[in-house]
Amino acid sequence: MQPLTRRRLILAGAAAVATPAAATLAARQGLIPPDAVGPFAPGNALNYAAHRVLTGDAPARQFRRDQITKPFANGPAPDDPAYVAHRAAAFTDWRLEITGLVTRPVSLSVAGLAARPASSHITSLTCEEGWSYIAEWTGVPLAALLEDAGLRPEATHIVFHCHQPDWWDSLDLAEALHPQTLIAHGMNGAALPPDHGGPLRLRVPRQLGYKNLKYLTRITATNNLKQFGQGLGSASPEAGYAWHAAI
Ligand SMILES: Nc1nc2c(c(=O)[nH]1)N[C@H]1C(S)=C(S)[C@@H](COP(=O)(O)O)O[C@H]1N2
Ligand SMILES: [Mo]
Repeated sequence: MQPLTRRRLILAGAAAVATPAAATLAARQGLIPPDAVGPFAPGNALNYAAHRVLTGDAPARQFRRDQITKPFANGPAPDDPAYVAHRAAAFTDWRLEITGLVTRPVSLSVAGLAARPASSHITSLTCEEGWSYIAEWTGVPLAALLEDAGLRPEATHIVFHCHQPDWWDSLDLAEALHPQTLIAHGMNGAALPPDHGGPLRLRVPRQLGYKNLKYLTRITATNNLKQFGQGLGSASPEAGYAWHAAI
């Protein structure tokens, strides 16, 4: 990816409201978010470009172990028969598929993921509704999984699907390949509890809670977000929330 400059930031912001030529340029530079359509286009585009330029790959703030707080589960775990059966079987048959623009698609078990080199961080999960908690998250860096799967050079985004069909999301490569972005299988030293997305969730600490998809089942590398849902990059913009939700 090309380094981002102030000039590109200005171009990207301008492109959201200006000429088609400028929009094409900014889109090629990767500074136009998928939800830059309709009345929110200028705001979403400026917000995304500003974060990308100003924060770069700066890590999310990390905390000490004694700063860990009581976790707050946003809604109980799913209670449909399929999830209940997986849970009763300690998630032995749960799979995470890696598909799309990769040379070696794979289907991984939870035990297989847990056996891989793990990474941990103590970070805040911050919900857009105004609450947060600090926990230690353990998982496999998404970058390592994508490298093993052979991420193809034409891929621009990683799409995430989960056990709940209404919830899906995507990340650009800067966020997907960031070292703090984990496929988490552990929380506070134990297996990830079902209330918090067990057996597997996306843990992307530089983004708001709603980007941290729980109950992960499939990861797809793509260069065309338009073919997913309403083409806005995730379920969130369909409900009025921004696709890019950097904190
Ligand atoms: N599959 C799925 N993922 C999800 C949600 C959900 O309801 N289903 N809620 C999101 C929201 S809005 C937040 S704030 C966090 C909450 O994570 P927690 O339950 O660990 O607090 O998960 C996010 N990921
Ligand atoms: Mo949330």
